[in-house]
Amino acid sequence: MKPSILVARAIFPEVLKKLEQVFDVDHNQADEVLSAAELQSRMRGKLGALTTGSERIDAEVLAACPQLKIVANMAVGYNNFDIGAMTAAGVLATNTPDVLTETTADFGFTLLMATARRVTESEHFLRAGQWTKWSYDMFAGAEVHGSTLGILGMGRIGQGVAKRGAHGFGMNVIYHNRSRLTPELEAECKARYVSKDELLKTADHLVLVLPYSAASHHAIGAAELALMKPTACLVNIARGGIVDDAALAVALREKRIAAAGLDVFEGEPRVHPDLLTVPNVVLTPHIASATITTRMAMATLAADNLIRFLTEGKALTPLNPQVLER
Ligand code: 8YV
Repeated sequence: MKPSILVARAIFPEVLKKLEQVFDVDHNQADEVLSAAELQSRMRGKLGALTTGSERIDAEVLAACPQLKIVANMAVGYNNFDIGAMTAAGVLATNTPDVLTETTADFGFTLLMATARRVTESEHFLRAGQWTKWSYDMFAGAEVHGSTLGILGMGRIGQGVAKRGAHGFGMNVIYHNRSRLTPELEAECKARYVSKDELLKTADHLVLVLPYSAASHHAIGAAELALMKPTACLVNIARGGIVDDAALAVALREKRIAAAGLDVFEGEPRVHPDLLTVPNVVLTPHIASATITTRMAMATLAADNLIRFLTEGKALTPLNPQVLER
């Protein structure tokens, strides 16, 4: 008998087929978002699960699913996992690092440029039939090349954004991170380490690329926004909850910063209603890793983690490798 697994959300049919060669798969190709209760009941009795950021794996879910051995997240971020509870329950957690780094950094730049150059706002104006003449300051935005790019969170994706800014756009790159990069990596990224305050005060474009945790909750709130330049643009490709969205909407409306580009939101897919009514914000529905090639690589890596672990006891990208040693 094949081991049974749950694939919690719809995935590429090719990846599902690959899993079905090895496992008895309970899938969700209808792509219903499962409630916590539905997730528990569908995962009960299964040895493994493939999840996305939408499924929360915590002590309660784990207690209801004692057979569970592995949960493979199709995401690099894993704030939907209680890693401590998973480790205590002997459940391996895996994520999908590296395969999405460059694509997500590309999108960081997409959003930075769309925000600086007011792409969404000007397109709405055009579509509404309001474009009747040229004028010297129509949708004049912020300079990108040669400006100061600030990066909060200098992991792999942050470094990708830094390289694009430094090498592609001649930007002066500064960053803040829990730990400083090695001199070699700083040279590769042409990035200078600064305090968080200096980052906030100096950046013309501030890109957030840090993981979400209790420590980074509202890392950008009213006080931090007040330190930023009134001409600055803020870009969040990290996680909702890192920015206080209500405070950001106020700062945007009152032009305390120039503009923002947001791919992630507190409590998404809900979006703070005030963000929907301010003009100087570019909003996208959590699509930074969304290219077919990258999503396929993420799904394949998550599937390969399940296959390797449940057939050979090994994993490609474990988050709590101590479970493998038991
Ligand atoms: C995913 C992401 O699309 O990898 C991450 O951490 O945020 C995105 O690439 C999303 O989390 C769905 O799992």
